[in-house]
Amino acid sequence: MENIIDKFKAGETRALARLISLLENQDPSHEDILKELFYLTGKAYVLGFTGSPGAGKSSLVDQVVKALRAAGQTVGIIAVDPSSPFTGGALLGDRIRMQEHALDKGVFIRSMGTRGSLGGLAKTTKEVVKAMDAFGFDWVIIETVGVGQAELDIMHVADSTVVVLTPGAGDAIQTIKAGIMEIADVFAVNKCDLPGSHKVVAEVQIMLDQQCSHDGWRPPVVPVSCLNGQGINDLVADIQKHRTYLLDNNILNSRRSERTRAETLDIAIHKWKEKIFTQLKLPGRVNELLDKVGAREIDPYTAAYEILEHVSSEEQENN
Ligand SMILES: Nc1nc2c(ncn2[C@@H]2O[C@H](COP(=O)(O)OP(=O)(O)O)[C@@H](O)[C@H]2O)c(=O)[nH]1
Ligand SMILES: [Mg+2]
Repeated sequence: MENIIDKFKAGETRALARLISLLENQDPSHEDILKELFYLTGKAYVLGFTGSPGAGKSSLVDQVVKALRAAGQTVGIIAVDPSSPFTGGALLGDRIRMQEHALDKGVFIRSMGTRGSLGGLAKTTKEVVKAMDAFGFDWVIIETVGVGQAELDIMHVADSTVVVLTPGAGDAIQTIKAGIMEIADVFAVNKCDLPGSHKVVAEVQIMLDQQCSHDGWRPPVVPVSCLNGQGINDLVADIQKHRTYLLDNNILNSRRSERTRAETLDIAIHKWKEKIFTQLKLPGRVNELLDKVGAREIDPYTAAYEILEHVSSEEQENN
């Protein structure tokens, strides 16, 4: 373990890859790794891209990464697509598209989505973001298919979120349904080389007129094309503007510390549950109390408080 952390700190990409696998597999070392990483995190800017399958998220990420690399920035990319196992077409396409970056030391790409539940995926994605952040990338980019709550959860880890739309019929309407509207900091209307993109831009602007702005920021709507490069620089500029906005208004730091607080509470609650379930598997006080409630000898509240007390005193004895 120490060996791999040392190599990680020395900037070895292979150690980063190993470490991510350990996190993904919920290896027993997982907690110690995250403890070590914590003090190295908090420097990367996390950028999310979400939208329907085929909207051009991967193509757009590719373009944005090119622009960031040209500005000397390093980038870690996480592609989350639970519907695409490694052999799947979409991911294979992504890999080919990203091959150019694969030879670049300033870019690291990780695909996820083959294991675990969606809820688990959101948790793992957050941990992989931490690993990339700690490794020292200036930017961490997450690409997810924006269809459900789990993907929205994943996006809560992003500092800025780009929602990718296309001239395709009814795209914008679908987006409101999925609740993506609230998480968009920038709208990219991709494939503006195709007819119909003006209409989508106008539609989104009307929706934004009707909606109260979140935190005083009105998301810009940028027509882009990965085919001819139109609007890519504008998109990158708008992302930078949002970042500056968050910094200038102290929103970035307060959001991040709020997130860390929430995570800590989650861990504490999870640990409590774990302790109770461990006791439940053993014959003893917890099972006795449950039996008594079952027999209606004591009430559930009294039993529950006694269970909490028992579990915490059990803990003290072990220490
Ligand atoms: N005409 C046109 N096609 C595009 C553009 N961007 C992406 N595509 C195509 O749209 C398809 C889906 O792109 P992809 O990036 O894989 O979408 P994702 O599923 O959202 O990641 C591919 O065939 C791309 O070549 C664009 O700006 N214009
Ligand atoms: Mg993709």
